[in-house]
Parts: sequence; structure tokens; C-alpha cells
Amino acid sequence: MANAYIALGSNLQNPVHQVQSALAALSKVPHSLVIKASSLYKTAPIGYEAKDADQIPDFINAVVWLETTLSPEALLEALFNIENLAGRERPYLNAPRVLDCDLLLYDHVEMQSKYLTIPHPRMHLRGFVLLPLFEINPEIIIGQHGKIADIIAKQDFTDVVQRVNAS
Ligand code: PH2
Ligand code: MG
Ligand code: MG
Repeated sequence: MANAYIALGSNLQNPVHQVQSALAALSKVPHSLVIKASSLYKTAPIGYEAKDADQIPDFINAVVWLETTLSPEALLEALFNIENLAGRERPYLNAPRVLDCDLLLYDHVEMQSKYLTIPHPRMHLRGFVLLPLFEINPEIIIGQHGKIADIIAKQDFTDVVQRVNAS
């Protein structure tokens, strides 16, 4: 069994519902078991031009810990299927999305291919990933970036991340 961590994000069409449906879909991925899911977090959109940022709706984000015997590639395909079932379209890079499912970590694998880079290349910069990930496993190490607690301590995410439930 490998330990995989998956980030969920939505900022269209009832994001809370989208993320909860994705959680339900993840619990049905073959050869896999959900170990833990984080709370839902309401987060300000990151990575948009300042002139556009106020037109981009807030996101709901969460992170899920899955045990799986699927390969990283097979798991990625399962995530694409979940995104597509939610009606995900890809009109342009970082477009508002019904559902984004990103594979963050897969055991201690470090790999780079056309479709998949693990650890996710920007996860160490993103409060909307780091805080839910820390909530479900504070021992996480993110490749060469090191311990999650140290990464979080060096940055200030208080303005971008707000926990919206405690389930
Ligand atoms: N995803 C992005 C870009 N920016 N910002 C927030 N708050 N949450 C996201 O999930 C997100 C984002 C690209 O995947
Ligand atoms: Mg993403
Ligand atoms: Mg994605």
C-alpha cells in the first residue's frame, strides 16, 4: 500500500457540494482506501493577475489521505475521471473550475513526466494545500522542501485560509 495525498479545489457551481461529492467519489476508487479527509477551507484565489483577482470566486479546498495499490499514473487517471464526471472544462490555464483533483504526494516518490510531477511542484507555496495537509498529517515531508511544519512556519497564510467546518 502506498500513501497518497490529494488536493481538492472548487470555485464554481456550489463548491462545498463539489468537494463533498469528490470525497464520496474518492472513497469508491478501486484498490484504495480513504484514511482521512481534512476539514473544508474557504480560500482566496491564488495566482491570478491582480486586475482579475476580484472577479474570481473564492475556492473551497480540502486534502485527502488515501492508501492505494494503484500506481501514481493509474491514480491520476482516476482523479481525471472524477474531475470529468463533475463537468470539469479546461478553457484556459487556471480557469475557474467545478473541480480540481491534484495528486500531491505518493509515498516518498519524486518523479517528473509529461502529465505528473510528484511532489506537486507548487504545493509548498500554497496555504490552501499546506494547512489542510498539516491538519490530517503533521508529520508530512515534502521532498526537498522538508517538514511541513517548518514550511508553514516560514509563511503567513492567515489572510488566505479560513476553516469552514470541523468534520
Ligand atoms: N487552484 C489553482 C490556482 N489558484 N487558489 C485557491 N485558493 N485554491 C485553489 O485550489 C487554486 C487556487 C490552480 O489549480
Ligand atoms: Mg490545481
Ligand atoms: Mg489540477
